Amino acid sequence: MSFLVLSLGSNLGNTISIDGRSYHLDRAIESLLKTGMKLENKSSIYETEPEGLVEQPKFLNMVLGLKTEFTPQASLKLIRQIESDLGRERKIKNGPRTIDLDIIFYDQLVVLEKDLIIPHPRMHQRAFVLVPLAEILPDYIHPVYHKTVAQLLREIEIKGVRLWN
Ligand code: PH2
Ligand code: MG
Ligand code: MG
Repeated sequence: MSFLVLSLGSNLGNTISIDGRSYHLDRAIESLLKTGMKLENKSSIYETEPEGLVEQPKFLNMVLGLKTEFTPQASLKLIRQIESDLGRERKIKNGPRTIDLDIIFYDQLVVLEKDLIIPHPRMHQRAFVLVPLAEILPDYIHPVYHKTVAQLLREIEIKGVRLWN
């Protein structure tokens, strides 16, 4: 079994009466577990200010650690399927989305393929990834920078991230 770390984000869901964003996070976790992946670590949910394209709703973000038999490419295919099942539309780059599932780490593997880069190339700059990640895996080593998650978090400015649940 390999260890897969995923970042989850949602900032859409206004057609649902409860907070649609947390609904999407829950449905995504359910779908991941249905594939046979095993949940090892689950962070709290954080409400975060949008980074990049700022004129969009706030996000809910969280991070999961999962055990899986799927290869990195098979995992990517699977998370894309889950995103589209949950109504993800890719119209605007970095724009609002019902659900975004990003591969952050896969064991200590470094992958540089056209459609898949692991570790995620911007994770070390993003408080909305590092804050939840440091909650569950502070000592996990980044296989390119050879720093722990806790060290990476100390090197960025933490802003626009607060505990939601
Ligand atoms: N995802 C992005 C761009 N900006 N900002 C926050 N707060 N959370 C996200 O998940 C996020 C983002 C691209 O995937
Ligand atoms: Mg993303
Ligand atoms: Mg993505």
